[in-house]
Amino acid sequence: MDKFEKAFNDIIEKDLKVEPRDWMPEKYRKTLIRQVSQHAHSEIIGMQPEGNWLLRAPSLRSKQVLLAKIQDEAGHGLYLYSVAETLGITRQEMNAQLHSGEAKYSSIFNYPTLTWADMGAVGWLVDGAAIVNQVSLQRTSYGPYSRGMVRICKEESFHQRQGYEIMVQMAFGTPEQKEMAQDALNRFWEPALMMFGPHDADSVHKGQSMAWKIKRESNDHLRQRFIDRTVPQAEFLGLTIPDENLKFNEETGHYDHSPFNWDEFWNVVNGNGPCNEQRLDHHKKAHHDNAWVREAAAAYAAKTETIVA
Ligand code: BYC
Repeated sequence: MDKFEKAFNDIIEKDLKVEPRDWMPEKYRKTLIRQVSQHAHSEIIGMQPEGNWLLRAPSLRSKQVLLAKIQDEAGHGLYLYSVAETLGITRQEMNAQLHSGEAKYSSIFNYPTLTWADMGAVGWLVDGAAIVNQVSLQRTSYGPYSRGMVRICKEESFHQRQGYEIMVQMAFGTPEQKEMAQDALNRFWEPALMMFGPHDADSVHKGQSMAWKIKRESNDHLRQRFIDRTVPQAEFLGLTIPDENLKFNEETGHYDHSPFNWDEFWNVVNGNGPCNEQRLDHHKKAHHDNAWVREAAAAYAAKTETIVA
């Protein structure tokens, strides 16, 4: 082991942060680029299912709040792309990887948002699951990612409350509204649990990512925390979690649940979910249609540089 590797191992062992200027193993850098770029893409693609409801939000207030939330997601994407850039990849390369299918984004965003109650379910369950994952990632070993997570989590907790407020309004509203809330929960429950990734036994990156403290807790561990936290919130709403085997286990102190449909998960991850094609096509089209903005910004920067020089 040379002195660089030793210095890196010391940082990990002592729970300090790895910074962009530090030497790091190539595989550590690549693993982070993979995870952080996928995280960034998720934030950006995740704006689409919600954007679908901006023009149909039922009041001016709900429209303003939803718009603010979606803008926050864009901001999260930008922080995360910047984090990935510190590891030596460009935005252009990341977008190319997204468009070619080499880079993934979270499976959850390949489901359609069919009713206004889905805006409640997305904020409550999707942002709720994201917070559980991201609070853990605040302690990740890469400094810029860890600091980005601190800020993102603050905003996500507002998003979770925004979603839960919609669920409260719907669940305590008319019988039709309550039915819509239940239907949204039925459709989003299992996909939200899949956000945590495959079972630990099938998580190929788990061993190395945990050893390097990129991930601090396993997929199953975080998923269980989310279930335990969310079931009482559903009970308060008077809604039923769509799992007949969901039951509190006095011995373990956790909720037991049915096995998940992993075929469905891999099907969506591999590009065959209900909206995969639509989401990517939309992103590609926006990227293409807005090329002139990038060109104008580059031309302006070149001109200003010439003037300064
Ligand atoms: N979807 O070995 P594993 C938001 C892939 S957005 C798709 O366990 P890892 C919001 C995984 O990439 C916040 N793919 O991997 C925005 C790997 O394939 P590759 C989203 C998945 O990385 C707008 C393979 O399966 N949060 O909050 O150790 C509106 C094996 O998995 C998924 C993040 O992005 C999935 N669900 O652990 C509202 C969190 N799960 O890459 C809300 C950051 C797994 O080898 N990411 N795969 O081809 C992570 O924490 C980790 O990457 C994961 C997976 C826990 C997701």
